[in-house]
Amino acid sequence: MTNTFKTALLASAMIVSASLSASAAEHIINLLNKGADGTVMVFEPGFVRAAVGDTIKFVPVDKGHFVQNLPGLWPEGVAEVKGKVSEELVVKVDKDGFYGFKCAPHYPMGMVALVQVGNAPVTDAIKAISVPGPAAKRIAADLELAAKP
Ligand SMILES: [Cu+2]
Repeated sequence: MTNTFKTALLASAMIVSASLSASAAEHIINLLNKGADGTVMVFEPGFVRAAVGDTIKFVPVDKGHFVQNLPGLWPEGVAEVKGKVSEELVVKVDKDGFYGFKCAPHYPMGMVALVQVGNAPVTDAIKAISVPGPAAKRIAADLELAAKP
């Protein structure tokens, strides 16, 4: 084996390992009292498309928010998550599906986020999930985004 060939092999091995580690992305969702469009009490972005193995990091830019999974809009068999008031929450998504999140104190104001993981399709069953009040509008808008290729 020539040295040049060895160097080329090593370089390609390094590229492979770099792309493997880069394949698990971290998605940041900020917890805000006011969004860019003026909406109060929001997750921003409110919709995220992620791959299996990625992590979702909820960042408490503003205090007083409290992230939990949205019961009913959560993949079967995945452990539920619950953050703490004003604290960061990191969730690793290891299964295809729709992961809904709510901020417990502001849920009545519609503070929800939706993460689409993998190739989760927008089924009638997903669309039929009912959430209260303003949250329903946001989830419906998120599902429209999720249905786009
Ligand atoms: Cu909140």
